[in-house]
Amino acid sequence: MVDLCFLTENVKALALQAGNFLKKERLSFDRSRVEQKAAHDYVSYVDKASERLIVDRLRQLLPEAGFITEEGTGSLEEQEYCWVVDPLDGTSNYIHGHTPYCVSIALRDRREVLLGVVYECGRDELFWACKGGKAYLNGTEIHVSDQRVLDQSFIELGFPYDAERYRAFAVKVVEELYGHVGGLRLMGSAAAEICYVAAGRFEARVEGFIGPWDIAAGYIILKQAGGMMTDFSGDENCFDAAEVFASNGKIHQDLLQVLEKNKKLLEKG
Ligand code: LIP
Repeated sequence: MVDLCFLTENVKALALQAGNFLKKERLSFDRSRVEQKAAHDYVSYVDKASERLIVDRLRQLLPEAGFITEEGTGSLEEQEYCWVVDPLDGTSNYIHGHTPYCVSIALRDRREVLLGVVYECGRDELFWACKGGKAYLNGTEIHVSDQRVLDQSFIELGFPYDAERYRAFAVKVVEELYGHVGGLRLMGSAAAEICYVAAGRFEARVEGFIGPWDIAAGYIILKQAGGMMTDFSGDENCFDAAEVFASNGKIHQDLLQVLEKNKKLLEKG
């Protein structure tokens, strides 16, 4: 059994180190060196350098663990433990000198996420949680909001790169929510935005077709802050799903009705 407190403290320090690297590189960022993985899905030399920095340190911390990383560094063998890493979540924001953008690092075993750390660089906010513990923002305990009324709720939406498969669902969800909730926001960093629900700033976040590296750390931070995460059918065993419906739990069923009703619009690739 691993020492989660020891690992969490070291991962916090690593997330800050990687985040400071991102901020320093941003000052002299060369947009000509940005590659396109798929239509409108970008990766920069900074994403890759951040991932190498993180993976090298995590290998020292827990040599027996495997890796699931956005840019493919490390290896996913069938080990008991696995790091789930997004070295720069919010890449498009970063490329355009916008925020939020963050480092997201989680550790899971074969059954569950054990710890999660998200460092959002724009506001210098470090979120963390580990199994059995509380959720924190810069050392202060955080909790989801008490809002129970969907019409008063502040909702984050994510629009994934796979526009062709997601567009019809996204447009329908906006059509049904716009004017019937407290506000809608599109910010471009799943990891950071799931933490904003954990901190009580928003009541929910909805996005499909994103990777486990976008979700894993935010998942445990949200759970330990009293929130919940399901797929668009309400299945809590959503961790490996490519559908993320994160909420404060109190408005979950009301908003789930909108998602479930329109899920048929998600074309299966
Ligand atoms: C991003 C997610 C965001 C999503 C973007 C992209 P990346 O991750 O955090 O929620 O809408 O399409 O997937 O690519 O910046 O690591």
